[in-house]
Amino acid sequence: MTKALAGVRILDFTHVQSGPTCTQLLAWFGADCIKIERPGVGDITRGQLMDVPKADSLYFTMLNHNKRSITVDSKNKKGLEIIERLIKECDVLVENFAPGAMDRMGLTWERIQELNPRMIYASVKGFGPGPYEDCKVYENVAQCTGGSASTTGFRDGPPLVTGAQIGDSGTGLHLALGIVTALYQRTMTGRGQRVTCAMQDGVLNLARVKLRDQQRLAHGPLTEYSQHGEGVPFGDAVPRAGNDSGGGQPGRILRCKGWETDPNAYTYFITQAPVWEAICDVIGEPGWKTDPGYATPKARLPKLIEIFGRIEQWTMTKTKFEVLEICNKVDIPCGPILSMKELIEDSSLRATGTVVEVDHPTRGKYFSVGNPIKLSDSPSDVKRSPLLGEHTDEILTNVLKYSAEEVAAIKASGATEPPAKKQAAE
Ligand code: CAO
Repeated sequence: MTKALAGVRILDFTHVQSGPTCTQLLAWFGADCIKIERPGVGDITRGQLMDVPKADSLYFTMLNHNKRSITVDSKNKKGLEIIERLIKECDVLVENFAPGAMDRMGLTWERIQELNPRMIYASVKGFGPGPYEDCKVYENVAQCTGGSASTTGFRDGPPLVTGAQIGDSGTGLHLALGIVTALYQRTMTGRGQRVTCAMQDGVLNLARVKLRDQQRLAHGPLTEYSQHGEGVPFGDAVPRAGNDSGGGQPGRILRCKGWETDPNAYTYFITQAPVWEAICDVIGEPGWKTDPGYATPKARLPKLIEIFGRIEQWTMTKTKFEVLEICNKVDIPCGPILSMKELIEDSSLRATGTVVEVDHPTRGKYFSVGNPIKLSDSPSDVKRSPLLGEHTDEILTNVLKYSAEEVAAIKASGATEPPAKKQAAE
C-alpha cells in the first residue's frame, strides 16, 4: 500500500526532541527521512540517559524511527557541498538548532531558495521574533514561558511543569502540520516557503483555555474554579487550579481502593450536570437529586468540597477500574489514573500499534509509542532508528549519485568521518 507521504524527501537536520518528533511523524506517513548527524558524535541524545552500555539510548531510538542516518561535517568544505546537494534533492529541510546556527553554516533562507526554490524550510526555535529570540530553549523553559507552568499545580504551591512534553513534542507536532500544509500549498504555487514554530507559541496554543480565563477574570470570578467555592478571592492573573477541569465542569482526582499503597489508585471524576442524578444514585445519595441545595449546578458550586468528599467515600470502596465500569454504564465521565507500567502492558494499545515492540541490533527489544495518528490508507509500520551514519554510503551513492571514486575522495576529505579517522586519512 502506498504511504500518504511517499515520494516526499526530508532533509532532517534536527536533534534532541522537538525536531526529531516532527520528522519521525512525517517518516511514519511514508516520507524518506534523511537525518544528517555530526561524524563520530551524532544527535546528542544517542548518548543521553543510556541504559544499555554502548547502545543508542531509548531517548534517541524512540524519537528517530523510520529514518536513515548520514554523517556529514557541515563545517568541512566538502561536507557543506554534500548538504547543498541534498538540499537540491529534498522537498523539506527541518532543523531545530540554536538561533543563527544554520546561517553560520552558510545555509541562509536566501541560499536555500537559490539552491531549491521548491524547498520547504521548517524550524523550531524557543521564541519568535522579539526580546528573547536569541535564547536557547529546552522543554521546561517553554512550559514556563508559554503559560503552562503558571497555571499548573495547586494554588498554595509553586508553579509546576507537566510530564507530557508539550514544549518539545507539542511543538514538533505543530511544525509537522505546518510542513504538510506548505507541501499542499506547493502543489498549487510550485514554491517552497519558510515554516517556523516557536516553542513558547506552541505551549501557549495548548494553554489556550487559560488565556480564555485570563480575560473572563475581568468580568468576575471564575466560578467553576474550586477556589471560588472555597471563598478564596482571585488575583489579577489566572491561578493554578489543581485538578479542576478546564472545560467548566467540576472535576477532581479522587482516591480509589488501594490508594494507601498504590500511588496511582486514583480516578478522575466529573460531576457533569446532565448525569447528576445518576451520580446521586451511584454514590447512594438519592435525596440530592431533588434537594434544592444540591439539585442545580449553581447550588452545588459552593459545596464542591463536601460533594467530592462524599463521592470519594464511594470511590474509595472500589478499584479505579470498578469505578470506570460502574460509571461508564450510566455515562458518568471518569478515567482511571493509568501508570506507565499499565500503559506499556495494555493489550488494546498494543493491538492498535500505539504501543509497539521494536528490535534493535545493539540494544535488543524495547517498547515505543507508535504513530498515534491512524490513517486508513497509510498504515504506519515502526522501523528501528538508524545507527550513526548507517546509510552514509547508500545516500552518497544512490541519492546524490556520487561515483565510487568521488565517495572515496569524500571519505578522505574527512567530510563524513569522525576526527580520529579524519586524521588517519590526512
Ligand atoms: N557538523 C558540524 N557542526 C554541526 C553539525 C554537523 N553535522 N550539526 C550541528 N553542528 C553545530 C552547529 O553548526 C552549531 O555550531 P555553532 O554554534 O558553532 O554555529 C552547533 O552544532 C549547534 O548546536 P546548538 O547550539 O543548536 O546546540 P546546543 O546543544 O548548544 O543547544 C538547544 C541545544 C536545543 C538548546 C538549541 O539547539 C536550541 O535552542 N534549539 C531550538 C529550540 C529547540 O528545538 N529546543 C528543543 C530542544 S529539545 O529539549
